[in-house]
Amino acid sequence: MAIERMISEELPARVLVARVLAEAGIEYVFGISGGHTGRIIGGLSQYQNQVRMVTVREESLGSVMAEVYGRLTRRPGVLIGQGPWVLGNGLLGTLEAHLSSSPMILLTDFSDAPHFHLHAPYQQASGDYGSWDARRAFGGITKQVMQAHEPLAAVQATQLAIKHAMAGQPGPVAILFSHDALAGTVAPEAQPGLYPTRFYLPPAPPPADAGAVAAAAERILAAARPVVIAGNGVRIAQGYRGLQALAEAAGMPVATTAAGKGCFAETHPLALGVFGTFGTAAANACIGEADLVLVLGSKLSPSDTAWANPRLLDPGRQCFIQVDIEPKNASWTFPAEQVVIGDAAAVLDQLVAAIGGRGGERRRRAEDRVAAHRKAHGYFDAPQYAADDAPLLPQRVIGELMRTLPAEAIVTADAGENRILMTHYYQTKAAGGFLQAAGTGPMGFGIPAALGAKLVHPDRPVVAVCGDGGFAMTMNGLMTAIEHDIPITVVVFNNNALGWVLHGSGPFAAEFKDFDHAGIARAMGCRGVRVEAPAALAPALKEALAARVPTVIDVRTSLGVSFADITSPLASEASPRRR
Ligand SMILES: Cc1ncc(C[n+]2csc(CCOP(=O)(O)OP(=O)(O)O)c2C)c(N)n1
Ligand SMILES: [Mg+2]
Repeated sequence: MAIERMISEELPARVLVARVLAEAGIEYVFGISGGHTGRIIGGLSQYQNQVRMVTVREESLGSVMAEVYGRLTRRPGVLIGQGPWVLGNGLLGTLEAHLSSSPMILLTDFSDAPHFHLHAPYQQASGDYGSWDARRAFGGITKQVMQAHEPLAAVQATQLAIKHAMAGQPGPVAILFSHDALAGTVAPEAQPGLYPTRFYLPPAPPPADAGAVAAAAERILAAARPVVIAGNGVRIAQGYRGLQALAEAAGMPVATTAAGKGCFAETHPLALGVFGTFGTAAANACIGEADLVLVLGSKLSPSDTAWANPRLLDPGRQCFIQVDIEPKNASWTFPAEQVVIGDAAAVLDQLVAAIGGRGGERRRRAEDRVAAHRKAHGYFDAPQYAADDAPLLPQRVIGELMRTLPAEAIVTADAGENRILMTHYYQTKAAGGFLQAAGTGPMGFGIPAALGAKLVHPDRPVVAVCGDGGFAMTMNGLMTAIEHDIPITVVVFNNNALGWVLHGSGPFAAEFKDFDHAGIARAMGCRGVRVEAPAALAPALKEALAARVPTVIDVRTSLGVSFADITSPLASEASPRRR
């Protein structure tokens, strides 16, 4: 059948770029108008029923919202803005997308002055004499940089950028538009032709090689103590259901990486929580004694592997099977005896089919193993969850979150000690319940991540947890929450310090004054509550969940617990800093 052309009348490129986004099913564009990109935003005004422009107060927040939208939907999150500010301010979410494989596109510009390229530059990023070079700058932090210098290329580059952001291992793709690319029109008979965007959207991922899957299934069934390590790739592939089905069918305990936390309910009888440097002792013990390790969608960072401590993971005594969409990632940190290249969700379904009903008693035995490790090492049962100290111990705050939030809640984490403590102590009750940066650990992630997650899941409570440092970096996100009616809850671990820095290298240059974050929030039109007594937290959380207004709960927390207290001895003994 013949493929029709995209347009039947002459149209401005700026409108066609907006139309491409709508045709790709992209529902949001995040950012701030600037330079030539204002023209695209003008084009978007014609597609408001399909694509919502979310103007943020700083590009960094737009970049994280876009990254999270991409990570949760598998459709590219879009950041729009002027070249220099998308590069500088928008780096946070872009880098995260680059390192943790979220589909994302950057609609940005050369900020070029037509006819005056070779005069003294004002912001100009063309790479010409005396200007800065956007192609090189974005080249180091994206999967691909596209450039469009004339109208037809503006449209085609947007289609190809969407395609490339989603293809294989997803990632961010930048499009640099010149003035001329967005100022002109495209005629229907233009050569080369433009075609509908649906032809540029990648098809569903193909199944993995059947032989490799069958071999992996046999190895799993032959193992006495197999375990699963699930990473962020399971989330990107939306493989939650398949992960649970495989764990149950094959009888495999499931640990996640820190990045993969939230891919498997930590209340499931096969769950071990997060493993590695800041993981649970139960997870590390169970993995350490495993004879087979199935790694799903994880690159296995040194923090995951406790600095490659062989008492945790060791290819000399454990059989590794690694599933990844990107060949570069498999057999990387450790050699894998069986590599399966494919989308994690597709491979999980294939593995479940290959194992069929052959699991027999394995599930019960695996649950017994997990139960024994939980009994021996403890599992989300710290007595400090009920501590009455004031200022509050972070564990008490986490305990209240666990007791109060419903299973379908989504918690996003920022950076710092609060994130490490959340990773270790917060127990997720359902898959999809936790989200943190996976490839980077930036302060200023939690609040925009919550905004992005709430737009994707408006029917679920979304709670950002951050420190007082991270809150100050991104508190303008609450203005966006008000302006765009995104009712998130923010819980601030207010310890008057860069806690992570203070506990790592002392108080010098790490202490803050005590600000009234709740008052700041109220001044923006949010609800704001200061919590100083432990008993006041649960009611504050319940009211926040019931409110239809963004709420900040500013909790005075103590510095009485340090990341060092929950660092696995496996990491301490193997850390290069000790050598
Ligand atoms: C944008 C950014 N700047 C600096 C850092 C380095 N860093 C990591 S944690 C941290 C302290 C965070 O303090 P706060 O947000 O108050 O959280 P706390 O550690 O006190 O829980 C710093 C400075 C970072 N990860 N990201
Ligand atoms: Mg702090």
